[in-house]
Amino acid sequence: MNTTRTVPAADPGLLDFDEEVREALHEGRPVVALESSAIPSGLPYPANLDMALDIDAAVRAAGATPARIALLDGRIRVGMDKELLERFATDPSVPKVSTRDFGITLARRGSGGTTVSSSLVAAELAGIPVFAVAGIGGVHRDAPDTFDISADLVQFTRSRVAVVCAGAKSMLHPAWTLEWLETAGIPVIGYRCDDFPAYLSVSSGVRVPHRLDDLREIAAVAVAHWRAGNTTSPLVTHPIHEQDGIPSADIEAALADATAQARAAGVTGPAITPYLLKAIAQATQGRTSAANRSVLLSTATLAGEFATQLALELAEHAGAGA
Ligand code: PSU
Ligand code: MN
Repeated sequence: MNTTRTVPAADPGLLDFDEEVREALHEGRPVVALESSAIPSGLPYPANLDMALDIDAAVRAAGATPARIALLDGRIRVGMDKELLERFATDPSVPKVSTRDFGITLARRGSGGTTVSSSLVAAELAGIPVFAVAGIGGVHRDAPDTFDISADLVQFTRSRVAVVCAGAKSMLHPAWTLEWLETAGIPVIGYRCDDFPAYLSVSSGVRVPHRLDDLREIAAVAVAHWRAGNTTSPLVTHPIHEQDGIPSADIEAALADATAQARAAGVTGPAITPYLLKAIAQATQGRTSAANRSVLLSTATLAGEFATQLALELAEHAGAGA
C-alpha cells in the first residue's frame, strides 16, 4: 500500500459533460458556463424552465455553446439538457450549493443548483474561461452587522474565468461591492458604460474603474491579466437595455418593505438572496419579471459574443509561455 498521503489535485474525472458541450470544447469553439441555483428557487414552473431554455438559445444565437453547471448525484454536470432542466425546474427542494457546500454534496452523492461561486469552480475545472450571470452576489447592505458578503466575491479571487454580468444584484451595496473587488484586485470593466450597472437598473450610481467599448480589447485585457500570473476573474459588466431598466427609486421602495419583512421573518444566510428577489418581484407587480427576462437574455447574448472574442485572443497566445 502506498503510504504517502498526498492531497489530490483538482480532478476533471468528477465532470460529466453534455455531448454538445464536450464537442464544442474539443473543437475549441466558444462556450459559456451558466449557474443553476436560480432555477429551483426563482420563477415558478414552467416559467423557470422556459427562461433557462431561452437563455441557452440566446448564447447559441450569439455563436457560443451554453454549459449550465449543476451537481447531480455526486457528480459535476457541465451542460444540462431539457430533461435535466425540467427536473430542477419542478423541484423547489433542490438545494442552493455554494463553494462551501461543494464537497459535502459530492461526497454524499447529492444534487444541487450551483451558485455563481460554485459554478466558477466547475467552469475552471472543465476548461471554460467565460461565465455569465445577470447579477453577481456582493456585499449585502447589512454587512456591517451581519458580515454577509457573498462567496461569489471570494471565488472571483480564485478562478481564472471571466465573468460577464449586469453588475451586482439590486439589493446589494454597489459601492462596498466595488471597494471589496478593488481590494481583491479584481478588474471590473464597463463595456460601453461608465457606471457599474445594478442588474434590474441601468446604473448603481457608482462609476466603473475602466470603460472599454470593444469586446476584443476586453478579451485582450483578460488574457494579459492571466498571462501576468493573476489567478482571478475579470468582470465584464454591461447594463440592462435602457428601456427595460427599473428606476432605482422603485427598487429602493420595494426593498425597504422586503428588508423589513425578511428581518421580521428571521431570514438570514443563503436564504436571504432568493427571499429579497421574490419580494421585489411581488412588490413591483411583475414589472421586474420583464426586466429580469431582458437582463438575463442580454447578458447571455453578450457572454456568447465575448466568448467568441476571448477564444480568438486565447488562440493567439496559445503556446506562448505555456
Ligand atoms: N437567484 C436566485 N436564487 C439564488 C441565486 C440567484 O433566485 O440563490 C444565487 C446566485 O447564484 C448567486 C447567489 O451566486 O445567489 C448569491 O447568494 P449569496 O448572497 O447568498 O452569496
Ligand atoms: Mn450570504
